[in-house]
Amino acid sequence: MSADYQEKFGTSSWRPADGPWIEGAGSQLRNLSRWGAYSALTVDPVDDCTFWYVNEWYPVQAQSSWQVRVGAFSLECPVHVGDIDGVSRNNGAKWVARANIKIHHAATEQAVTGATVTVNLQGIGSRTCITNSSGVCQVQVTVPDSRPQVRFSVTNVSAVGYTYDAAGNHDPDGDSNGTTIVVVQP
Ligand SMILES: [Ca+2]
Repeated sequence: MSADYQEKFGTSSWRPADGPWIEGAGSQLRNLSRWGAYSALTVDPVDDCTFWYVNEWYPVQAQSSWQVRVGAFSLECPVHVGDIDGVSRNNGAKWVARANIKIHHAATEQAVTGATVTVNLQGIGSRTCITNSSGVCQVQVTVPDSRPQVRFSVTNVSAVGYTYDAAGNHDPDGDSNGTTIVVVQP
């Protein structure tokens, strides 16, 4: 479910708890027998947790010019860190430490786009980054050569409709525990 898709179809991030999604303001005056034939509820294969819904509706009284509304709602689907990789390079009397962080849907291991990742850099402070279409974002810091390493720890992942399940964090190549990675001065 991309933002482009939502905008293209004029949808919104509606949830059942928000109340009615949209209230029709008219009815079908002509006697047609297939009302509801253009309706569907489908689970999004990207996260296996978002439901897409489409149905007919009338904004005004009319003979048969019904319109279509498309929308989605999700059930607070869990997401987690699917990989962290560390990168370092020299920069004069300083060096650059970077963590590439990938966020996945727990159910499908597919990329989460637009998630805000909060990362604590031990002894330095907190930074945030937002995941791209591959589900990856980067946090980078330049430190003096007197600092031998930088420890990056993911402290939160935030995305609309999703919850952060830190217990599911993992790293397929084993250079982190899925939550913390130590990048060493090159
Ligand atoms: Ca890794």
